Amino acid sequence: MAKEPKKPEELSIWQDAHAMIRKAKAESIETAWDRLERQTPHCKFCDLGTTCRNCIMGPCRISTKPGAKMNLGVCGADADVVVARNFGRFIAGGSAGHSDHGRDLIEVLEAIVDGDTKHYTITEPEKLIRLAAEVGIATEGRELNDVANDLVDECYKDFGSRRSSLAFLSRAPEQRRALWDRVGITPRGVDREIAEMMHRTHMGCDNDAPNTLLHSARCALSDGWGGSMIGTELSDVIFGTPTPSRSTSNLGVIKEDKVNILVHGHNPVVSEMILAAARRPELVEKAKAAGAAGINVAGLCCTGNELLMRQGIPMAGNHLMTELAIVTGAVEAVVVDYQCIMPSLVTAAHCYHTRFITTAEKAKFTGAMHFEVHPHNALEQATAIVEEAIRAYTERDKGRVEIPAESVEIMTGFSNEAILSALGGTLTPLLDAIKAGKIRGIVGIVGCNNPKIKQDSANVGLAKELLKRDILVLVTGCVTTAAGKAGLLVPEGIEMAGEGIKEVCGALGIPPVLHLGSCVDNSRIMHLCGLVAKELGVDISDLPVGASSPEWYSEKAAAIGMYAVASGIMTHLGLPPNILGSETVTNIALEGLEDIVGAHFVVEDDYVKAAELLDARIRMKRVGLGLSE
Ligand code: SF4
Ligand code: MSK
Repeated sequence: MAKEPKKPEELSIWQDAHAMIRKAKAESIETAWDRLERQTPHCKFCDLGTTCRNCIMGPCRISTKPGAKMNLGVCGADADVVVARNFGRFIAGGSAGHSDHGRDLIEVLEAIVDGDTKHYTITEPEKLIRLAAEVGIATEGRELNDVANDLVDECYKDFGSRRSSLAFLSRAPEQRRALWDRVGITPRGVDREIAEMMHRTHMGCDNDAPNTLLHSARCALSDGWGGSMIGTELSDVIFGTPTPSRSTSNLGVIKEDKVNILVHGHNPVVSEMILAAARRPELVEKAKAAGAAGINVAGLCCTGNELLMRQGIPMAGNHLMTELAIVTGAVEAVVVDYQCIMPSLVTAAHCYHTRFITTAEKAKFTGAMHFEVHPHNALEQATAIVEEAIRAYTERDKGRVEIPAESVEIMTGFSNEAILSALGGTLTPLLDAIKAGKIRGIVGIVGCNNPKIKQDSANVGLAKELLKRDILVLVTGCVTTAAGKAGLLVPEGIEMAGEGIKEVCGALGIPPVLHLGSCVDNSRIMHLCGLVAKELGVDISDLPVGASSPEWYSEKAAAIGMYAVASGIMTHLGLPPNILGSETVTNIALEGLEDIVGAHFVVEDDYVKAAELLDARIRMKRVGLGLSE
């Protein structure tokens, strides 16, 4: 008998999602949940990570059953080698995504320095000078442009092959850097580590699973302390360092009477310009002439996070809300840069008047409108895009519009600079609260949605479980909207926390869950851990901290998890990566890494049990530091 399709209430915890899943069904529009159903059950070999397509003597499927005939690939690779190679390439894909994003920011800064753009400027000269000094560039008495030019060079060097370690590794405590050296995983250059991973996993190269895994750690470190960190820091220099501000979230941020433009992807370079164009008085007038009350720019996924952090724009939704946002029938344009943009959005947009607009040469979608944005033409292209959205508004079918919720308040903008400033300019109050056990520990909950898990049930559930235990929560990426919709990103959210967090966050007037930004901004968390560890004179692995990605799906999330573990932070995943076909690889990930880098992965789909595991880890680390549990 055919299985009954799941009800909307079983797919997501949100009422706005339920309403739009129903509307999508009524209008015959497919969603990720429909396609997952058709893809299930997945290929067992792929699930276990034991398929290999690395050469055309194959493809090979390695069976792990005892006595199986297909226990080796044609070349003789066993399950350990194949799983480690696949995982290594997975991590390389994620590291490449974040880091290429970082490189795009260097190119924009270079265009500013060379006078090749009048649309972007250095918004934060003080931060630029601080960063330059940090990586050893002379700043005293020099022109800002000259210093910026040198910073561009230093950042490009981090992508190359001439260095023995990345510039921002100085942010990690000495003990951690010594460990990386000892183990042989100090990242030397972002592109180098990614390219070397591709080399190692070619047929007949690195055929020792533990060795391949070590390089995947090095590759991920080049992302977290390199590519992503550069992306974050240069975004702050160009667009401003985030400071706390209020905004709103959920599909209710889409306005029935306005031209709605949703920005989606990861990089703020395009979306900042869309916002700038949408605020131009002549375009607002055009929108009014078309019958709208104005222009509303709202965010999806991490581009949304970037603009939310710096400009306070509202957040329409996270990963699994992207199709559903279009289903409201009130979206004139979805403007995308790259990463995490489901190709299905083109089809969904075509079911309405919605323009699906791509802007990056490296991320084109068949069936989309393409307005290529470069530093020299950014504002002109953004203006043309906004004009296209205004045209679309005149084609909107008002009879198909349904905006299913009232938006909820959120607070955002907690860069490390903002956190320090909230603490009065020093980490001491935070450390005192940790020592006194008012804040027992800190966990970063990051990452995505995955239709295999009821949307945001684990993202929100875990956050609430940790808060009850007086564990402060930091969020980035798609967990942000989840936490926001659950009321955790406002100071009033302390009511859901334990007494200690209530007291500390209440006194500071901050939410119990702090939003630190987009996926690349996990580098802010690495930096913060480095600062705290240095202040206490210990390694990051000694701190009462943890990381979690309860609903992850992407290569990038795996890279983040890997650099967190390699930096000494135990990391929980709600779903396992495709490694279970190798006992060796699985054991290293879940246990062996502890002996090598002082941290390991845990996989647990029950968020209460995950909270218990993170809590136990924090308790152990507190005792290690001589603190009460
Ligand atoms: Fe098969 Fe080996 Fe080629 Fe992979 S590299 S496809 S296991 S022969
Ligand atoms: S957008 S990587 S779904 S967090 Fe950064 Fe969200 Fe995960 Fe993409």
